[in-house]
Amino acid sequence: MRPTSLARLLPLVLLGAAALRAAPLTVGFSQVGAESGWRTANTESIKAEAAKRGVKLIFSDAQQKQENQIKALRSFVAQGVDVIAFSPVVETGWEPVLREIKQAGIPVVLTDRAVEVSDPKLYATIIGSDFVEEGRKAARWLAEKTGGKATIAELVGTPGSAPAIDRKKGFEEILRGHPDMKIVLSQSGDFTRAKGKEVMEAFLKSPEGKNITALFAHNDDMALGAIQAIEEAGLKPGKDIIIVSIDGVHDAFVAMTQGKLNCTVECNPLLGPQLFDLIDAVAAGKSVPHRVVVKEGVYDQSQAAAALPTRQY
Ligand code: GZL
Repeated sequence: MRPTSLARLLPLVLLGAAALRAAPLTVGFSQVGAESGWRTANTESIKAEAAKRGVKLIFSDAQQKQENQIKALRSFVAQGVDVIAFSPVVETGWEPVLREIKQAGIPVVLTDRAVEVSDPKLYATIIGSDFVEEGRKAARWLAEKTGGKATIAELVGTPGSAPAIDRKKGFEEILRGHPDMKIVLSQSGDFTRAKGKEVMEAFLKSPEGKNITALFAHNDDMALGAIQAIEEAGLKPGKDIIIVSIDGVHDAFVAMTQGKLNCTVECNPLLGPQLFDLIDAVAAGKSVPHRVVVKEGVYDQSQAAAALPTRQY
């Protein structure tokens, strides 16, 4: 081909490549549900970041049902999205659909909760918290607060979910070093305020109920429900029963300023910016760490009032 025509073609080729590169990503996102303040903040962070980056986000709320998530993931494949991201409501049962997605050549980014699969290559990366450490932090704080002596009721998160399994694991690991701290009641409140209240009411009516000196709730929403039940039983939450929970949502900070909640272990839901950095990298075929753990603190009543005005969720 004559040199001049090649030179004339080059700008078109570059333009085409630039246009291709600039084409907005289409991302399918399957969210667990809208069960808690944490989840609401997590969804807002993801949607806001997608909008900021001009990503076409196909968002699906599974109402805490795995079958809804699997349906959504399959629909993302059918729509030919560039990347699939999701927070798996429970750890198991994902292998078949993840193999279908791999077959379709679509990369998967997990966020928040983990999956249990035989082949870790079925997803590119996961960004979220270290739930085992969150459980350890809650138990360490409670041991410190009670001098290592507590009769504990436990409100467990969604059965089979990574946060419920791992927070319990971390909490019980620390309790093994404190023989006078015992869990005497344990039941799932499914991470919701309503169920947390209902289960705490039953705890308080049970034979062991009158011995409870502390409550460990796997999230703030269940703790806030339990606080209502404790008050309706004529007891003082935060005094008659010391309460430690996890998430660090706004209403937990308010409850701490009211002396009704004693401690919340932070679990950061504002994953949007880091999540889309990973999605962009994966879409561009770049290598990413297989796990990204977010940094988090512990807040008790002494810090609540000062921290409340600047809390972002
Ligand atoms: C934790 C997240 C949990 C929160 C709950 O990363 O999966 O689910 O702790 C939410 O509030 O329902």
